[in-house]
Parts: sequence; structure tokens; C-alpha cells
Amino acid sequence: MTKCPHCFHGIVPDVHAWRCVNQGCELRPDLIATRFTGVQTHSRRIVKLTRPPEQYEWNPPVNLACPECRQPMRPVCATCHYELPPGWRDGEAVCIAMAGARATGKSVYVGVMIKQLERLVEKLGGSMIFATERGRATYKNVYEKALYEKRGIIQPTPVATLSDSYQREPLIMSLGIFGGKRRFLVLRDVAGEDLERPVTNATHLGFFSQADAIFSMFDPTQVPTIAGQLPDLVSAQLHEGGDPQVVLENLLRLVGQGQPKIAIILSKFDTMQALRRVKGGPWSRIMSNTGAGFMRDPGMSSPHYDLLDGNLLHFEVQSLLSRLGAQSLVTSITRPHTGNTFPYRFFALSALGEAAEGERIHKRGIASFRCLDPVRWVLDAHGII
Ligand SMILES: Nc1nc2c(ncn2[C@@H]2O[C@H](COP(=O)(O)OP(=O)(O)OP(=O)(O)O)[C@@H](O)[C@H]2O)c(=O)[nH]1
Ligand SMILES: [Mg+2]
Ligand SMILES: [Zn+2]
Repeated sequence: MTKCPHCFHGIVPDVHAWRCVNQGCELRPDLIATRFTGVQTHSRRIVKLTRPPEQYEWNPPVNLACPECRQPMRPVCATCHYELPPGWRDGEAVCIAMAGARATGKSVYVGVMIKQLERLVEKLGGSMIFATERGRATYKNVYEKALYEKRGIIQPTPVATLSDSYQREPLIMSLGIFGGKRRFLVLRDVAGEDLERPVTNATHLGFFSQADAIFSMFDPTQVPTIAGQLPDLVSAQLHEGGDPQVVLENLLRLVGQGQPKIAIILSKFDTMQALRRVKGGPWSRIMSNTGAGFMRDPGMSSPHYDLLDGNLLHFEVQSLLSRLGAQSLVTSITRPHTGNTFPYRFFALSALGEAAEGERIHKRGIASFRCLDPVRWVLDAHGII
């Protein structure tokens, strides 16, 4: 069973829905889509059909016509009314949501990781394409243009309830056929601001509870002792972050009884590596340990997640987080109050490889570090790549 790329709910074989796309058909307020997008949404006629009980050989109608205008309809998710990309039900999607306070590096990571994943798939002799035109345009206009054309940073992601918030459109990548099935990777970027606010009645953020994985970013430059040792690198950042503990509590509230894998990612790791050069500082020795996993990047030599290397890094990052004073964050994940435990793993990465200088990325360009680790972890667990 695959999932909806927008609300991440399961797309079950027994329930089908379609929406009329004929411009001439009447638009009406769509209360379901409004709840799931977080903004006023209108839809043309929607038809929903469920397999009649005891009719085991039921097949949904093909080429369904709109009962009002007799024009063709298109398949949508029965839960949230998002239009499903062509061939969606025959494929299998892995759905990932980003999390973390403002300015932890989520959007920059999404921008860089997609580029790297594209290269990895090519290296394997395949190709990665966007499954929807809107997703492709969003990637190009928001992420690629800022990072790779203008060589600048990405503006803070706006809260989801604004009419033109781009992150409502999931980024859906088709990875090719693996194990006899077409595989998709879905990424939903999120505004840190949305996770810093109370999250009650936030159906539009309900996808967290249904996600296959959540990439939760923690920014070491927000830790005062680190910022104090690297004043130049940190002051060059333009945007402020929020309280990571509040964000994590909100995230766990949104996850509820869901069972996503959670990758806790120490982002902007280049800044931690720069501590090596702060002579006599308490971090210089720790960050100079040549045997440490955080000193090297396994690169693209293997498409697989290297479990041995990953385990080493997992424990190293867990202890780095404790030293950074984020022990409560680690405990919230490893022993959540809800009693709902989920698979988790610690990662460290740097999307840019070096601090940005105000609005611009560093002159030496993007030299990322360990960006593919979390995706490889998730894809490997699903038997993809
Ligand atoms: N040193 C360093 N800085 C980074 C890196 N990635 C991002 N940054 C800095 O962090 C800032 C915020 O990054 P974003 O990706 O926009 O943060 P975000 O988490 O998407 O923030 P919101 O959209 O507000 O939730 C950037 O403008 C950069 O200055 C990195 O790998 N290394
Ligand atoms: Mg962002
Ligand atoms: Zn849906």
C-alpha cells in the first residue's frame, strides 16, 4: 500500500476518489482540503467510492465522468483531496517530513540533498525525475535558483497558512523501478515557525503522524557556548532560530501514536568542525579526534547506508548533543513521555560545507558533508536503491 504525497495517509485499494478538472464545472468550498492545506480551498465536484461490503472482486470504474458536466475526472486522495500523480496507486512512496526550529537549515538541506540524490541515482545508472510539474517548479524556483544560480541562501520558509506558502506542494521524486515497483520519494519542507507555535488543531501538519521518516534538525550554532567560540561564523547568519525543546515537544505531539523513523540531525556540522581551530578551547580536542566518524564522509562510493559507519556516528552525535547541553532533547526522543517509542538515529551533516556570508553562500561554493546519510538510512530500510 502506498501513501498520499500530501497528507501521507495510506491510499487503500477499497476507497477511491476523483475530482472534476473541467474549468467550466462549478467551484465550491472544499472543507476537507481546507483543513488539510490550512488555507481556504475550493474544488470542483468530488466523487468518492468505497468497495461495497461482500463484493470482493470490486474494481473501481475507469475513466469516470463528472456527474455534473460529464467531463473526465482525475484521481485524488480520498483523505485530503490532493490530486495523485499519474500511476500513483501502482507505485510505492517513501514519505519524509522535515522538522526543526527556524533557521536550523532544513530548506538548505532539502535543496542540496535533492541534487546529491539525483547524482547518486545517476551513478547507479538510473535517473531521478520530478513526478509532478508543480513539485519540479517549486524545487527550481525556491531551492535551485537561490542556492545554485544566485549562489545565495534561501529565505525563511513562510508559515503554512499563508496563501502562497510553497511548502504545501510536496516535492515528489520518481527514483525508478526497484523490486519490480516504481518508487517515489516524497519530501515535505516545513516552516520552523509553524513548529515553534502551539500545534493544536493543526490538521495541515497532520502528515507528521503518518510519515515514514522525520528529519529533525538541531543547529549547534544556537548553543551559546559554541556561538561564543565562533563569533565570526555565527554572527554572519542573518536569521534567528527558536527553542529546540519547544519544537521537539510540538513535533512529538504531532506524531502522536504514529511510528515514523526519526533522524535527529546535528546540522551545519562545518561549524563544529571549525572548533578544531579554536586553540585551547574545550572543543578543539574533541573535534580533532582523527578516529571519529564525524571526521570523514563516506561519499557516494556506495548507494547503501553503511551500518557500521552509521552506528559509530550515531553514538558520537548522541554524546556531542549531550556535551552541547541538549541532553533533554536526546531524552525526549529516546524516552518520550507519551510512551510511544519509535526507531531513531543520530546524524551529523553540513549542507553548505561552510558558513554563509550574510545573503551569499561562501565563495568556494557548496561542499556538503554526509548529506545523503539520513536518506540512505530510510531508503535502505525500504529496500530501495
Ligand atoms: N554553516 C552553515 N550554515 C548553514 C548551513 N545550512 C544552512 N545554514 C545557515 O542557516 C540559515 C538558515 O537555513 P534554512 O535552510 O533557510 O533554515 P530553515 O530551517 O529552513 O528555516 P525556516 O524556513 O525559517 O524554518 C541559512 O541562511 C544559512 O546561513 C550549513 O550547512 N552550514
Ligand atoms: Mg526553510
Ligand atoms: Zn492525502
